[in-house]
Amino acid sequence: AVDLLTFGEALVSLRSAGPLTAGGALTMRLAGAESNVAIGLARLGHRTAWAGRVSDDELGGYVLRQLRAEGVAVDHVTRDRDRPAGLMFLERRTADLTRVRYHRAGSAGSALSVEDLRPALAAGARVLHLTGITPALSDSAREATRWAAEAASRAGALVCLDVNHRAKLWRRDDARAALAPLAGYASVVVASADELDLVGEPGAAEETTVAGLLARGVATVLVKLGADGARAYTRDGVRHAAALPVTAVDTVGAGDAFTAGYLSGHLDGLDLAGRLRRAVTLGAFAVAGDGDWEGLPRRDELSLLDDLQPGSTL
Ligand code: KDG
Repeated sequence: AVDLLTFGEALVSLRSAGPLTAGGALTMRLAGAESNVAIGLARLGHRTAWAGRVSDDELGGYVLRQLRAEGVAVDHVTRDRDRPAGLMFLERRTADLTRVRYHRAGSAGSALSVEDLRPALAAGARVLHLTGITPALSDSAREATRWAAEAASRAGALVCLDVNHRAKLWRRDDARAALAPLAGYASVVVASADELDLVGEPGAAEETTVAGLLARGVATVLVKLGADGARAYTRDGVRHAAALPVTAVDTVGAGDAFTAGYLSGHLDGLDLAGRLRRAVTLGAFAVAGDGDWEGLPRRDELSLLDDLQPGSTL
């Protein structure tokens, strides 16, 4: 059994330095919320596996090579001969605005089904991490996500659900219809403040949605607040964790890093304060470096940002 199993669609991201209409060089990177979390945990030394479908061409080969290089097990990945890789353009339109454009409809990753996940679930995991992106990809991916959540919770794994609403993939009402039932299998639910009601009633206040989740058996609800840190709700009350003061250069992947830090703390047996500390630490590493996951710390780097002054040289 691994410490953490996650699955979803890993994308090839093509990042521009300026407006896409102006052309110029694109930088090829691995992206995908779930694979970002897997890499974050693998960097910290946890045994981690990612499952999903990847194209049977060079782009699929690139995805697998990146994951292997980061120490993420890919034994239960399916190669899809018929469907292309999912692509994501990240257009740096201005210094403060990055626009996302997907080319992923009908991709290999979107064809995920229960059969693709069966072997990975059978091998066992202490934690199963899933996101609200996967159920948006196709009917079969939605059913696979529900099946995996149920199977893992029945097997006694900790199930973590990150709501991760992607407005370009589906409407909020459709997301809510799929994600609210899914939250019933989860021990940990992660959401940003503006997407929390997707696992509750439309427009409901944060406290109302949290109370509903705790009543349904969710143990911890984490509300991400960006530069303001995060709030963690449990049956014992609410606790706030401040973000670390770093220079943000790229916020893509910060939420995934936060979740990876929290789950790493859980796997290490830390208390809630310790888990939150690790969560905001990984979030800080993610925003302070370029790329979804490239800047995430190894275990011996976890304290690197503590007591840092601007422009520090170590
Ligand atoms: O969480 C960062 C993600 O937005 C990115 O890696 C791509 O999974 C992704 C998605 O569907 O947006």
